[in-house]
Formats: sequence, C-alpha cells, structure tokens
Amino acid sequence: MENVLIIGSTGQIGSELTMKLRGNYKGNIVAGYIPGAEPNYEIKESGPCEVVDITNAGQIAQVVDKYKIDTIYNLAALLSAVAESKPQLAWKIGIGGLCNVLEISREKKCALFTPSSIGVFGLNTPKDKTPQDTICRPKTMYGVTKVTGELLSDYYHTRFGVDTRSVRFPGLISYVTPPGGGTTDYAVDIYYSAAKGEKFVCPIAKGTFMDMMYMPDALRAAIEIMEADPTKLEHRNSFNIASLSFDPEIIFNEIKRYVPDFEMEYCVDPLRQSIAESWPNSLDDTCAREEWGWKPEYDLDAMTNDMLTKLKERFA
Ligand code: VAH
Repeated sequence: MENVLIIGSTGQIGSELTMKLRGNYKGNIVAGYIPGAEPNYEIKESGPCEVVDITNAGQIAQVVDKYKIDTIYNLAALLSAVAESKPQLAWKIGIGGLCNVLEISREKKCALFTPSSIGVFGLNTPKDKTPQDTICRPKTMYGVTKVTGELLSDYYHTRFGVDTRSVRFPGLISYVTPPGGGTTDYAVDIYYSAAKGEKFVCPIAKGTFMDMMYMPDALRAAIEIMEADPTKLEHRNSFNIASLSFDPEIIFNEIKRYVPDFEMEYCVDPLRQSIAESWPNSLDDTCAREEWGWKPEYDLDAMTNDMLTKLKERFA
C-alpha cells in the first residue's frame, strides 16, 4: 500500500484507521468524508481530505486519479440497528456504494477492503465457534448487505481479478469516536457511563453473548490483511476474526474491578435484543490465523484498563 483512500474516514473505524495509516505509510492517505460529517482537527491537519460520497462514482474516480490511489478502504455503511429503520438507504450505501468502488477498483486496478460483520450470520447458523464457511441467512438488512457485499467482492476477484479482501468484524469497542447505531454499541456506552460515574442502563439482556474486539486489534487486522501475501489467501471475503466474547454481566463485573461503586440496570431494547440473539456467541477464526497470521493482542482486562484510563482522562 502507498496511496490509500479511506471512504467513511470520520466514522468509528475510519477516524482511527486514517491516523494509523498516516503513521505507518508516507504516501497520500486521503480522508474521504461527506459534508456534514467533517473530519476532526487531527485528521484535517495531518493529511489530505476530500469530499467523497460512496454513492457518487464520478467523485470517487476523480479522487482516485488525483492521488494515484492504489488501495481503497470502503467503510461507508449504516450499522445494524439504524439500517433496520432505513433499509433502502442501507442498501443504497452498502450495495450501491460497493458497486461503485468495485467498478472503480476494476478500472483503476485498486485493491479494495470492505468490512463484513458477524451480522452475516442468522438464527440457523451454528452459534458457538461459528465456522468460516457456514450458513449465512441473516434477517436484518445490515446482514443482507454484508452477505451480498461478500458475494460481490468475491465475484469481482474471481471474474475480474480485483484484489478484494475483507474481515467479519465483531462489535468494536473504542474511546475515540462513538459508534453510530449498532447492536453492540452497549459495550462502548457502558465504559462511558462508568468513566462519568453514572449508572448504566443496559439495552441487551443478561446472558446475551456477542463477539467483541478492541479497536487497536481491529485496525491491525484491517491493515495486516491488506499487507498479506495474496498467494496464501484461500478465502478473501470474508474472514472470521475473533478476540473476545462476553455478555453484559461479564463486562459489568470486569468494570466493577476498576470502579467498585459502578451500577447497572437492564432496560432491554426489543430491536437490538432480537438482532443480538440472531448473531453468534463466538467465532472460529482458524482460517485467518492460518492464511495471514491473525492474532488478537487485547484481552478483556487490558481493554477495560485502557478504555477507562483514556475516558477518565477525557472526562477529568
Ligand atoms: C453493529 N457494531 O452493531 C456493528 C457491528 C457486529 C456489530 O456490525 O451493527
């Protein structure tokens, strides 16, 4: 990778991925954003920023030409809960947008990363140690866009030789940019409540396990897969990657080790709960480990310690 375009550079993943890529690479690391979601000061001041709407193919092509982009990170998407309230828009961005970047990647010989998600799995998928190759019949529009995205990305690789790669992200936890409307957002919000000394009202029921990952591990996965030796990849779109799996009780008790007076009560959100129940309890990520050396670095204790330290500094 030398010149990279991040579409969706102001989102939960994009805001941190942009800065990490700018730290790792000396080429043009271009922050693509849409009006109304301007980059923060750090992103604005540390490299090129351009208006890039994933639904505007001409705009994407013009930026790819201007900066001689060789790799595109397509991070534009509506997350699971929001996508259920705006399914047509979720499809327009998730798939209409993906078709634009797939065509541009084909024409201009760019490598393309489009994240998938544990949202591709559904109620009839094996829930524990979910296999790499298994049933993907999601009941959410978010899941439908992610399964379709995987199939389209594999098709463009097989049919046109486009270098498409992807990982199935679990719920991502970070302290930099809050997530925007996902089912796993509770695992971020709980840390904010604890850092502010507030009681947490949990929208996900006790005993509901989901795969989760600390953002530094997720960013490393997004970069390492694009740096991987393509001759070793048997899969491409998209790899299971795993790190943590917990329910609200486990993360609450882990936080209480650092904040003894922390309190939580449950007020289950039916939509998010139904989505969470359709997702796996844990993933098998053997293929990612064998084909490109994936390995998580943060356990629950290390993540909790880092999240609370950074958030308490911010709210001090
Ligand atoms: C969501 N955070 O909850 C996202 C993610 C696996 C979860 O896709 O929609």
